[in-house]
Amino acid sequence: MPDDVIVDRAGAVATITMHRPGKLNAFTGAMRVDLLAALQDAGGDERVRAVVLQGAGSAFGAGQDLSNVADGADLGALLQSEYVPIIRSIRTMPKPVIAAVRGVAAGAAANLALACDIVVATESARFIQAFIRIGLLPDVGGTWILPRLIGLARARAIAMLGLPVGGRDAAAWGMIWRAVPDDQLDAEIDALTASLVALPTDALAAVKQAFEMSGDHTLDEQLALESALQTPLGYSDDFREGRQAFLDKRPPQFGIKPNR
Ligand code: LHQ
Repeated sequence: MPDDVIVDRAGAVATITMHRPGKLNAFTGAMRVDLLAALQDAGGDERVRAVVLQGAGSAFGAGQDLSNVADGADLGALLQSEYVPIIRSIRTMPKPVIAAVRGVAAGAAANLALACDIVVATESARFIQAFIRIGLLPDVGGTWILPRLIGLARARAIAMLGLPVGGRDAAAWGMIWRAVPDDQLDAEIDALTASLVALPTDALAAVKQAFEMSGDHTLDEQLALESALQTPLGYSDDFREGRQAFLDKRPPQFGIKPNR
């Protein structure tokens, strides 16, 4: 895989780094292909139990490389063929994907980060729905995820104005999980991934699947889905261990099993 996307696996954690630091990790076509391949590999690798997505250097990402797409091109077709599969890959892999955001996350990169299961940013990070500044609307799922995360009032304003949202505001608004001091992002991600890889594999996948489907469901449909997902978990070794550990007043030791 070329250097524009770097994958590092340490134990059960795969870290995927978008790597064009001189251009704030702006997306080229090759980079999109490599990012999708890296996500699919991590998703299908049973040794990997958590995935971290980050940018190299001072930024998470600046979105589409604007020197790499012509005006007059069919942007919708480009989105469908190259960006949508990346978002689908993150949303459908049965394991948590964590975005580690330092510096700017603009355009497609902002909404790529927000597609991840848990987003941690530095306090000085900036999320920018930059699209309006170049005559476009938020894509890569932005108009779907933003109102769900922060409500329509804030979503409309930041999409229409293209104003940056700092890490602290993003956390206070519920756009992301947490903002941490700039020098603590790596430690925070390490602690988060250490927690996640020790948690029960199948239950994590079920949590992800249940939230994934909740957007289109009525309460009754979601109650039925939760019941359907809880039945196999109830027969699992992990539940047996979790319940027994609680009763024994000891920490649980969940079995490490293939995660796919
Ligand atoms: C860049 C970029 C960039 C090229 C910084 N391209 N070089 C996808 C495709 C299909 C359909 C339509 O939708 C999409 C989704 C999208 O992502 S559209 C939105 C695309 N992104 C943007 O509009 C953001 C453009 N960038 C900026 O507004 C600023 O660069 C931000 C606010 C991200 C950062 O500002 P600064 O911190 O002041 O950095 P800078 O502007 O000085 O950038 C550093 C370098 O990176 C610079 O290169 P240079 O050679 O002059 O040092 C920039 O030209 C380059 N760069 N973003 N998207």
